[in-house]
Amino acid sequence: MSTDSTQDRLVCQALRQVESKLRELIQRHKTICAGLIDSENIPPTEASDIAARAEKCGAKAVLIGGSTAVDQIELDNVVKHIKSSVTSPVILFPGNVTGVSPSADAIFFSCLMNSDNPYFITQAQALGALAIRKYNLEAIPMAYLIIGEGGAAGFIGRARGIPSNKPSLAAMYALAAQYFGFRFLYLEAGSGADGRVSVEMVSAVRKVYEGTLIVGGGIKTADDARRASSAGAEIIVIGTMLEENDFETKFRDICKAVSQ
Ligand code: 1GP
Repeated sequence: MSTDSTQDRLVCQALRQVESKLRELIQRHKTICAGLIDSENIPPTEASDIAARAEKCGAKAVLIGGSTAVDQIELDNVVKHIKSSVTSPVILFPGNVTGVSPSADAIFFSCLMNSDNPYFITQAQALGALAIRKYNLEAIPMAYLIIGEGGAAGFIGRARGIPSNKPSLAAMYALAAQYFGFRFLYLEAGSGADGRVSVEMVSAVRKVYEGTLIVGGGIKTADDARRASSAGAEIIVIGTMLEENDFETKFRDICKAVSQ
């Protein structure tokens, strides 16, 4: 890493540049869409092409991660390729210590609050923290809650998923996240989930949580996204859809539906 880029990153961390950028975009558009790329499923060249097309459709950020992503060399390659093809912030969304790459703009420093395994609540974070500091990555503190089964994220993270029909339980965790000082909270139904986080749950969480609210998992239509946005979601994450060859029309509709 050159001295210049090290300096840039130090400034980035101090000013919380990516976090500020996300807040500014949310203030302007009310809700924004982020595209999620699974570094394990998508090779670097294809990933950069998908990210560029998603950005053209209206995505305002690119998240890179995956619950089972373990190849850090591959991850760094994907991040570098995507960085060269988009101007939006490129943010790591790690499922483990292997989700850290020096080339990203920031990392969602996540605590899987409803895991039964302390490894996913604080231990992986303690191990990963050293690399984050070494790379001067901007760390954005985020509470991560698995709703329902939560797909691979729920299984790997040993989550005790919050029952989808119990919004009050999600609100309870959200309030705890608020008191812990997490500036972001992600309600996760799981990648490719059949269902989604319910409108009732998003609303219940919104009532008690004052930080930036992210919702993802199983969102497939503009209506799904519009409902989540109306209930208070500020960032909608779309992953699986971007792996379809001709995702643009559907994805553009979703971005338009939530953005003001
Ligand atoms: C998964 O919430 C994200 O972590 C995105 O979910 O792949 O279902 O869009 P999808």
